[in-house]
Amino acid sequence: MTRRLTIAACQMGPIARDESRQSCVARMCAMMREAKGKGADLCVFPELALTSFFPRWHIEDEAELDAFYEAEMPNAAVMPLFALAAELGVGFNLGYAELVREADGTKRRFNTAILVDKTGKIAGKYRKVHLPGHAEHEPWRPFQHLEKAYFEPGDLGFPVFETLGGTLGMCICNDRRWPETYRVMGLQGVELVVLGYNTPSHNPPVPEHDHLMWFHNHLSMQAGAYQNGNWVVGVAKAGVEEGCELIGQSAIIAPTGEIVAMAQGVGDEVVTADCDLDRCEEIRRQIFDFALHRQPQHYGLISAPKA
Ligand code: CDV
Repeated sequence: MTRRLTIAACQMGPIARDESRQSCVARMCAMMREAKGKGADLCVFPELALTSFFPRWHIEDEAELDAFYEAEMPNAAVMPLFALAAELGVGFNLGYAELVREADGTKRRFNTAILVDKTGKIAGKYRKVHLPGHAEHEPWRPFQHLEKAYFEPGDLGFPVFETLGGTLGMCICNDRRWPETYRVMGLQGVELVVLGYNTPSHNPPVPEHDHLMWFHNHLSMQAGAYQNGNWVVGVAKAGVEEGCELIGQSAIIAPTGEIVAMAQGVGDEVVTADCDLDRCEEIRRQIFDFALHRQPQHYGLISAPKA
C-alpha cells in the first residue's frame, strides 16, 4: 500500500448565526468534490464546522444553546457529506459540538472531531482536551469565549487510529498550542495530526498579542510537527464571522516543520499537498529517536497532577 496521501486542507469562510447545517454541508461537499479533483485522499475541515462559532455569545436559554449541538453523528443534515465521501472514496475530518444524553437524562457537552474513512465509516473520535476562555459571562469583552461553560474537557485522551494507510490523530484548536498534545500522540507513533481551529485575531485579555496571532498559529503547529516528526494539517474557519475576525493561514506542515501548502485567503478554499508518511522517519530516526534519546526519568513534573 502506498504511504503517500494527498491531503486537502478545506478552509471555510465565515458561517452566519442563521446559516443552516444544510448550507454548511453543501459548502463542504463542494470543497470535497474540488479536493477529489485534485487527487485528495483526505479532506480536513475546521473546528465546529456545522455552525457559527457560538461560544462567542452568552446564551442563557438551554434550548437555544442545544440547537448548536449534534445529538447523533451522522445525522440527516450531515448524511450528504458521508455519502459523498463514500461515493468519491475520500476520507474526512469534521469538527462539531456533541451533545450526549446519559441514561439518567443528564446532558454532557463536548467539542468533538471525527475521522471518517474512505467508505464513509467513522474510524476515530476525539473530544477537545484544552478548553480556552472562561465559564462566566464577562460583559466587558467585545465578544465572549465561553468554551468553559459550553463544553467539558474531553475524556478520550489523545488516541491514534490506523486508517487511510497511516497512523492518524486529531486535536482541536487550542490543543495545537500545547506540546503535550503532539508528544502523547508522538509516543503512539502518530504520522499525521489533523486539526481545525477558530482563532479570533483579537484576544481581549492580552490585546498586545493581537499582532502575533498569525505567528503563534504557525509557530505551535510547526513545532509540534518537527519535535515529534509528524505531519500536521491545521484548518481554519476564517474571515469576519458575525463581526469577529478569525485568522486564516490553514497550513499543511511536513515533519521537518516546513509549511508545504497554505491558504491564501480567508474564505472557502481547498489547499492540497502530497504527503509522504514515510518522511516521518527522517526526523524520528535522525533527530528525535524517542527510544534512543528520551530521558523520561527527568520529565515527571509534566504529568504530575496540578498543584
Ligand atoms: N477555539 C479556540 O480554541 N480558540 C483559541 C483562542 C480563544 C485563543 C485558540 O487557541 O486559537
